[in-house]
Amino acid sequence: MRIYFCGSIRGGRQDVVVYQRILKKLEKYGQVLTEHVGYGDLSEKGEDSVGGGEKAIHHRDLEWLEQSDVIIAEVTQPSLGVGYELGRAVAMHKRILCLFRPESGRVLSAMVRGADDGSLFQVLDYSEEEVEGILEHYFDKLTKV
Ligand code: 6IA
Repeated sequence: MRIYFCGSIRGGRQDVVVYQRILKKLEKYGQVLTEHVGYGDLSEKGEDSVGGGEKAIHHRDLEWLEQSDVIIAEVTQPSLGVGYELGRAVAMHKRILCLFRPESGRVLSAMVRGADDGSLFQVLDYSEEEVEGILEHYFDKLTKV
């Protein structure tokens, strides 16, 4: 299974430890195409260490999105890039799980919460210590689809 993980980069790196925890769990379920989202040394500037600039990043990420079987997005830290990826993924009819931590004190965008259709696009509220259990439950159900 190919998994595309979305998390904030230029939107702010405050949740990088949560991303790393999610990525560690996701690796048990398949190939994670976007491991760099969890890199501790990736700054908010999101500098391009692979070369080719932002066009290359956009092009490569859309290719990975197209190839992915499931998209997992941590949406607590608002990120334009993550919102864009979600919109593109919806247009591709991909299976999407958005994870949001209400304990952050934030309120999730209505455009993300409202996209939940109870099937292909799901939004789940969670607290950090629950994340492994939530992913286990999600992937268990997925492999039975
Ligand atoms: O607007 P943001 O920067 O917060 O958007 C974050 C989202 O866009 C993530 O889910 C990524 O998949 C994608 N994204 C944004 N910047 C990059 C990027 N920069 N590389 C890959 N994906 C990105 C350079 C990183 C470096 C390791 C080459």
